[in-house]
Amino acid sequence: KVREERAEMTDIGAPHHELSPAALNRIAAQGESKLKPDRQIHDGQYKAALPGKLIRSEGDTETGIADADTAYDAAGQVFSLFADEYGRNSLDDDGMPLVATVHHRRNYNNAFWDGKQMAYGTGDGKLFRTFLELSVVGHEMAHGVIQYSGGLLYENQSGALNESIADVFGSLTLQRGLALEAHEADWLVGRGILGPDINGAALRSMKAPGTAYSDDLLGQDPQPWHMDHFVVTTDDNGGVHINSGIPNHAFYLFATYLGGKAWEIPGRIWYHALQSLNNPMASFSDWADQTIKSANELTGNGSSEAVMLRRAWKLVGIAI
Ligand code: ASN
Ligand code: ZN
Repeated sequence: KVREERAEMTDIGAPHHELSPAALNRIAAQGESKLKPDRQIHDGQYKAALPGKLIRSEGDTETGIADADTAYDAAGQVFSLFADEYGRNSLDDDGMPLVATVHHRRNYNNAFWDGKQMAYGTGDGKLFRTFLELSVVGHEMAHGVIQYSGGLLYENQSGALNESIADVFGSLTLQRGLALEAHEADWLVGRGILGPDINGAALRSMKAPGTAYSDDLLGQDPQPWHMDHFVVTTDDNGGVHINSGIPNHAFYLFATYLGGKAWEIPGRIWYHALQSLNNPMASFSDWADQTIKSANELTGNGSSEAVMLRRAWKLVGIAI
């Protein structure tokens, strides 16, 4: 039954939702913002020390170092998503510099936000080819936004929400960069970053959690899309990169059903909910509740958006 409803909800042949003029007014974009990023890209020189050697500051021309120039451009796109769509001035909403380090350590198979800056390994060329992919950069920078928006404790459900919200804004950065409608997007996070030794398309799939890779070395993508398959574990801070599949899929269902550009209405609702949450220990249902409140606020009480969002949460097993 749930599978049928889910199939129906994601049927891209379903009529796309029309926004009322009042709803559009309420959530009208601020327009192109005057906000500008202050990017500071460093070369880690394959060592562990951060931030490393400053190689490109805001306004500088290209360095010719591919990873550094990609990190610069990608940080600009993430800044623009938050500034031009949601009116946010950098990660702290106070214009903080966007500090990033490329070539972090040697053969390092990860990227991260360390509480102050982004760092990107090059990958070992076997498991990972690169981490400089737009949805990954958006994911890491979103961790900064989340931190400065009251934070979400990085364990268990609140940690999985932290991970999911990072995936949402990572994917939205990519979709906006490519000007894709929700139904055209592949909803993959980290597409193409896996190395030749790994059988998989991406790190995670918001459209079909659990199917991003299936491999002898990495195993099967462990993400569930429904609460019935919530993974109770002490690994990975309580499965923060696993159970994030559930709220990820709720966002995917909501955005796909509404149609149009996912960074607009759905993104604004998620962003507004993050600003209003005020609960670092939030559970999935606390967050679902907050997103529905935000939908009611932004698109009107009892709006079809709010109704559809409640339905999306129900389809992943979270009844509000
Ligand atoms: N790339 C990972 C992430 O941003 C690093 C980590 O496990 N914290 O989630
Ligand atoms: Zn993360």
